[in-house]
Amino acid sequence: MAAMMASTAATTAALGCVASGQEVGRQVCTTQKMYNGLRVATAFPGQKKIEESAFASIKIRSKAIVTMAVATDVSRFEGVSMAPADPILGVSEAFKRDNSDMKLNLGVGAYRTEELQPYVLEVVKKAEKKMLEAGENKEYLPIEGLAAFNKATAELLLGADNPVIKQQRVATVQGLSGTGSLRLGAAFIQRYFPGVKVLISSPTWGNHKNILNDAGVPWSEYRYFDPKTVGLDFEGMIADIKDAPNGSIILLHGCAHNPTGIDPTPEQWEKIADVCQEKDHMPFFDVAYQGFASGSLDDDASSVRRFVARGIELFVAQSYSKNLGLYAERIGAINVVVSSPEVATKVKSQLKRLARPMYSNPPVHGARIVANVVGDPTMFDEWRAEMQAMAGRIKTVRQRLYDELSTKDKSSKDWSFVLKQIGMFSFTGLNKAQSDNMTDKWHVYMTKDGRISLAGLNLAKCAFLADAIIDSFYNVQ
Ligand code: PLA
Repeated sequence: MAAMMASTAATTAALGCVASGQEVGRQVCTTQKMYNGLRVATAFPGQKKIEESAFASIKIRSKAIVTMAVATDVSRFEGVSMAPADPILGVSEAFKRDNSDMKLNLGVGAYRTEELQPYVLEVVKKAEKKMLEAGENKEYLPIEGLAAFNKATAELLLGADNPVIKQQRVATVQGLSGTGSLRLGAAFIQRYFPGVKVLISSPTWGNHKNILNDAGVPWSEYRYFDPKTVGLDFEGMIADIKDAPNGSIILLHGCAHNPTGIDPTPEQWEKIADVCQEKDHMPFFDVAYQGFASGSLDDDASSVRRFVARGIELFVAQSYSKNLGLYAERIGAINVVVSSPEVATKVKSQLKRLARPMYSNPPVHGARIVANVVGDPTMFDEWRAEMQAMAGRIKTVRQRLYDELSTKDKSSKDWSFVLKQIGMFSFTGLNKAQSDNMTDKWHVYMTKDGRISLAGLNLAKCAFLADAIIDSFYNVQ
């Protein structure tokens, strides 16, 4: 076979793919099959001589039929087109390819130290040391994940003394971080609420659309960001949620809305809850930044708790990527708060049924870290202190960036939106061309919707970033 491949290699490149019935030279192939990766065509030589240059004869089966190998390097995957780079994670790939000393990665929301280095929390190292010393095994977890993690994560989200926890009305399943948990929730919606539309904010984290699309869940958008005020279009948001068919699912960012950094006020959350109740809508909270927005785990979960206190059934996806810096451990959870313990048990059983054929059971390492940190009062306090320090560092660079923009920009432009936004990001209002200029001219990597991750910025780079923003804003249309 190897020799045959070699002898045909030169001709196959010129030939390309030969399909059954397709004319080759002046011959028509009558059959075509794959044998050990070789494409083999069969023709009737009696009709006309087959061009030797195009074929290598490998076997004469009978006087009438000659079998020939025609193609070795033609892929069945030829029809697969190139996928576009991911709008967020693709930015990190482009950043790596840039050799400039100026370069700054403000694309993905990943926390960096003042030295712009990735940060592993001290409390995580401590928990890992403890885990190593305990010599725990690597057996499969149950489909729903680590019990101690599931308990801890629901309590962190809802508060340990929340009645819904005491009444066992929460179905919690460990997920593959925020994304995997959202995906599991979406799969549940597709199976149990087929055709029900999910409303997502405009704009939202880009992957929400991919997750819903891949799960086969229809979605549409509600108004959220008002470019004129660089604030929340609350009227538009409420009108669109009201307009949605009764019983729709409303995807809400629990805190630190991505990409805008603009959250509803407590009063506005109450109004959103009113409309959800009026319209029998079900909220689906995405909580990817608990503790990272304000520095307080409780404050950042208050939106979810508000809805739960009203007795509204809902989904919540959680992530520990940011607040515990466990990005690569893929640790999070999907929680479904329902009306009775019986329903919770059934919902959990179905979440497990969905998870089993997708990934069987989740990874254990991150789950153990979270369970250890939350379960040990000393480590829990250390975590909160580190989280506050991370949130605090982001607030400090936010302030410095604002100061630099205000000082350097001699026009009357109001940059105070930078200060008003919360969480990791600033939504600068730069358009695609301006964002391109940030990258092409200034080597500042950011998403093309004008979002910058302040978690990837340090004080030393604020003046430079302000120059880049001002240049892009005023000199590029
Ligand atoms: N939900 C929202 C709103 C997010 O912003 C992110 C992460 C996730 C869920 C999922 O994160 P996880 O799967 O790691 O838990 N958004 C990042 C990274 C930080 C990303 O796009 O994957 C971002 O840069 O927007």
